[in-house]
Amino acid sequence: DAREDLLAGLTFPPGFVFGAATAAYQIEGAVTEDGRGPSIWDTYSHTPGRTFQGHTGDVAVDHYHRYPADVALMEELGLSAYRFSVSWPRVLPEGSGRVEQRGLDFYRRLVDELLGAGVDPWLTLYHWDLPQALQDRGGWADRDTAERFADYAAVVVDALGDRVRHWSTLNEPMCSALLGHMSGLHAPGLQDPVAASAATHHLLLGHGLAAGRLRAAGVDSFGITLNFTPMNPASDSAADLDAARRLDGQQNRMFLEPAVNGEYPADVVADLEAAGAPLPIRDGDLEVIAAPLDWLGVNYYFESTVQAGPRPAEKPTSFIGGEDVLELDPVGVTTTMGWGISPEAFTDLLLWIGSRAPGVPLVITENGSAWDDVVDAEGAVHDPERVDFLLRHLAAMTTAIEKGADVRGYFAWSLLDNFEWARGYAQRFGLVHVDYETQRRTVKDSGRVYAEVLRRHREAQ
Ligand code: GBH
Repeated sequence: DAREDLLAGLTFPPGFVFGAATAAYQIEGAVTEDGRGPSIWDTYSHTPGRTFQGHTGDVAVDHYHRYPADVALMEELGLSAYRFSVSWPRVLPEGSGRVEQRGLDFYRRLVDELLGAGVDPWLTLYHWDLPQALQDRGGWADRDTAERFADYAAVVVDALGDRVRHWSTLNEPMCSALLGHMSGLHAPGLQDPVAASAATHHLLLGHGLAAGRLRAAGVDSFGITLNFTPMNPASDSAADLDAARRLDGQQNRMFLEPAVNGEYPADVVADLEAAGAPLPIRDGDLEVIAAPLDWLGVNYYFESTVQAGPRPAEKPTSFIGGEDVLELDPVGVTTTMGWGISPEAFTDLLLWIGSRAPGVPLVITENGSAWDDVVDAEGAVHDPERVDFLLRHLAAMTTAIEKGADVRGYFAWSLLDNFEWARGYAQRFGLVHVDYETQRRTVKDSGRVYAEVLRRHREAQ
């Protein structure tokens, strides 16, 4: 059948890394345990009207207590790696200063469990959960937060540098900066172009400053994770082409170019100045931001088609000066997030990134899809759409590799169903189903298929 044909056609380079990814606030729960301080996502999710039906990460999937069983699941699936994030407010409840050893101890136990199971830890320092205490002092819009982030990186690498080899600074700074400060769809929920522009620069500066601290501690597998949305113009009219250029600039090039080449794209810099939201760059910042990367993390979900034209007021733009740009609804099958499905665009994207970042190995740090799970009478979870999405995107990635893209690994988003930010628990991305009443985990068909891909890859080595 088609599934077997797709499976049989997949081959990967020797040593290719296969894993799954999660993020602290989306899975841990235990938000007041062991001295953890509040983060901006605690504040945001507890603010009425911000998340789907008021959902919060208070309990999430209780990974804080269930991590041994979750690691056992990874072993069962045959993952060679696991990408997770550390919660900054667990380690530094006030954001800076006093270190909470009980928070660090949790990650020591988690990492030891992973190593014992033969699963290689890939640690991300920041997946959106800024300590609220730092937000109260201005958050990412304030330059000081970049310095505090570097100090936090130094604390974590001091505690875990002996047992974690792969380190990443930020997950998707575009989301922190623009969804957090421009459209307000993520914490801290601001709609302020000046703050969004400042946050963009300070996140990247924090990345560069943290790089220095990690290198000084001997880290030799270092990267950053960026999210990419290919932006296609709806027509070849000058207005649509310009709309696509602007969104591609702020979404994709704005983070890639400084991280790999030490330059902001000149057209975006001009757009931000025209919008009255210039970047607060100081001398030397770009050299700091361009710290050499051992790999670039790529998160890919969908492509977008954009058109010039006024946006409806109820759809706030994430893009500075983007009030006159429309993102069109995707055509064809969409996931429960309302996202289109385009594996072909994934192939093209990887080749495009390769051309912009020559010599930098790529790691797919997230790719996945949300669907409504159907649990059958025997308790099995059949998710044919996710199986199809997974296999087609793996195939698209191998096509890019055949055409010359230097891709070294793939992490499925996500290991487990979890707290999908503003969309709460209504959106399921896991390879493993979670019953939110009982916290029972059930490997979905997609998890079994992924395990089979990994088994064949191991055998072929
Ligand atoms: C990732 O975000 C997150 O890292 C992860 O935590 C999350 O659970 C997962 O994906 C699933 O959502 O250009 O205005 O159209 C991906 C978030 C969503 C970021 C779409 C870019 C496009 C914004 N991406 N978004 S826009």
